Amino acid sequence: MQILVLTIFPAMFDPLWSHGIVRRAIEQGIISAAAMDIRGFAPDRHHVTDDRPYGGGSGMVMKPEPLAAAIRAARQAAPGARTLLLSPQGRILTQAAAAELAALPGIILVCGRYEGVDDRLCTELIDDELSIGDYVLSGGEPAAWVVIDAVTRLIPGALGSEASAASDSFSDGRLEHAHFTRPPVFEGQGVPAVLLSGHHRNIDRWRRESALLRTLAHRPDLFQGRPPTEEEAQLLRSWQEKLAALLGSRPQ
Ligand code: 9D3
Repeated sequence: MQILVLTIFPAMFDPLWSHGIVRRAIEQGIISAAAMDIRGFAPDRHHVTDDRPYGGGSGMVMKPEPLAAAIRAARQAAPGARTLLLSPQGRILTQAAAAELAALPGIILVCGRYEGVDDRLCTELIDDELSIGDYVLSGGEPAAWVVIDAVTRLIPGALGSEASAASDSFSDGRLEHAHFTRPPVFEGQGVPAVLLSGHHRNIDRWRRESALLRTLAHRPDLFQGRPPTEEEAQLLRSWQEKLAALLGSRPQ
């Protein structure tokens, strides 16, 4: 997959290209990735990329001409790529959306700054708008980091042999089970005995139970996307009985 980022702060992507999964994917040729400076496409002597909003008001708007020239250059360099604008108005990135992007031959990520991008640019040259959630960022760059990380790890080969994206949290609609490593006692807290037993069927069962409990406690909304399995329903009923017994034994 070819990844091109259009930004007025290309150096913000250097640490992304040079660490972790993204770095390894670049080294292995699984992705190619580069940040292009929008300012380089501004025709005037001072490479201005923003201007005052028509109708007045505070803040600045990204001028359409430099962005249009940058997008056209990126499309030439990445044929078949989808052009995505990172913007608070976009549809929110989910694991399913990341998986769709990971199947494309390329993505061009356009990072907005200031109050936003001239709307005519969006209708003309943007295929899709993407947000990473309902909170305010100062620009599209941190959102582009998130998209690149989530997408890269879904490309076959990027994670290496030891792990598979398919077994990750969210792809099966549950949070992951709790994890433990040495020492066996940390600040007075032990480790669930089953994990030290070497009994792999019991360990797998404990992990599914731990995943269910964590999902119920922290992300009950995930049950909307995937209703309980028969095994989960059994566990939930056994907890229901334990809770009823606890509540039934309360002093009046
Ligand atoms: C102070 C200006 N805002 C009014 C509340 C509007 C606004 C303009 C530009 C808010 C944020 C931004 C910059 N944000 C992004 O470019 C952005 C973003 C985000 O803020 N949240 C989640 N996902 C994304 S993707 C791009």
